[in-house]
Parts: sequence; structure tokens; C-alpha cells
Amino acid sequence: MKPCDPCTGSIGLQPTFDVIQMNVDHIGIAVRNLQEALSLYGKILENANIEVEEVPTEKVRVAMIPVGETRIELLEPLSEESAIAKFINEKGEGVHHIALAVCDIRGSIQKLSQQGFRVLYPQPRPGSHGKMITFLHPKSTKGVLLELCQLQK
Ligand code: CMX
Repeated sequence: MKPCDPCTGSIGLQPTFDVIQMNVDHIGIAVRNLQEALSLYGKILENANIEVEEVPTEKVRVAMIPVGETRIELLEPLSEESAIAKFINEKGEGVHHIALAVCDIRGSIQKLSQQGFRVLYPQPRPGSHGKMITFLHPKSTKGVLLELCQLQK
């Protein structure tokens, strides 16, 4: 398969991926209270350049904390209808998803759908930091919710 343009994920990696090769963009952690979680994680990840953003399409407020070549994303629900609120109500706070940066999200969706994965957004949606996102249902990925994300083009 022909390699795509280098991924322009915000963590600065320059891989020569084909459409389905990926790197870990971030790990999402569901929290009840973002400020409280930020002051806690700030003790572990000192002097991190943290960006906070609301993502209305997902009904969440997120904080991205750089950690080496990847990031931790703290997610606070903005409404009881948020997937994060449901997750916390059922399981408590904790690791919610792993996000993989892809070069061509539509190509990845097509390929993974054909392979039988349950793609939650057949059309990618806007996520944080101007990225287009979709998810693979945890029942098709051994119990882990996987996000696919790509910088908007
Ligand atoms: N990780 C692992 N398993 C999960 C899960 C998660 N994050 N969320 C739900 N599940 C499991 C449940 O425990 C349940 O398993 P059991 O049946 O064994 O109890 C099963 O998935 C439920 O599946 P469901 O009934 O199909 O779906 P839910 O209503 O529970 O919703 C999901 C789950 C993944 C489909 C939904 O959360 C979703 O659409 N997520 C994508 C969007 C999202 O998560 N947005 C928030 C983050 C946004 C961002 O990063 O910006």
C-alpha cells in the first residue's frame, strides 16, 4: 500500500504510515471534576503545558496533558447525556479509551468496517483540537474503547 503523507498529529511524530498504521495520540480518563483531577495530575506531571477545551459534540470538557510522545486526556462530562457521565455512573472514574492517530480516518473506517469492527461514527465527527474522530465499540476490540483521530483536512 502506498504510504500516505506524514501524519501531522500534534505530538510532532513524522511516521511514514500507510492508511491503517497508527500511533497512540492520547489515553482518555473519565473524571467527575476536571479542576480537581487537574490539580491531582499536576502533582505527577509537573510543569506540563495543559490545554482545556469544551467539545460540545461529545458533551465533555477535556484537558490534554503532554506525556512524552503522547498525552493524557482528562474528560469531565458536561451533561448527564454524555458518554462520560454514563461511564462514570456505571464503572466509576478511570481509563475510558485509547486514541490512535491515523493519517486517513475515512480510509481506516472503511477498512476496519469491512473487517467486522463496530465503528460507532461511520462519518467522523469533530473532536478536540480540531481533529476528526470516530470510535470502535469495545465489544469488537476485546473490551477497550478505541478512538481513531485525524487532524481535520
Ligand atoms: N470501555 C470499555 N467498555 C465500555 C466502555 C468503555 N469506555 N463504555 C461502555 N463499555 C461497555 C459496557 O460496560 C457494556 O459492557 P457489558 O455489556 O459487558 O456490561 C457495553 O460496553 C455497553 O455497550 P452499549 O450498550 O452498546 O453502549 P453504551 O450505551 O454503554 O455506550 C459506547 C458505550 C462505547 C457505545 C458509548 O460510550 C459511545 O458511543 N462512545 C463513543 C463516544 C464517546 O465515548 N465520547 C466521549 C469521549 C469524547 C472525546 O474523547 O472527546
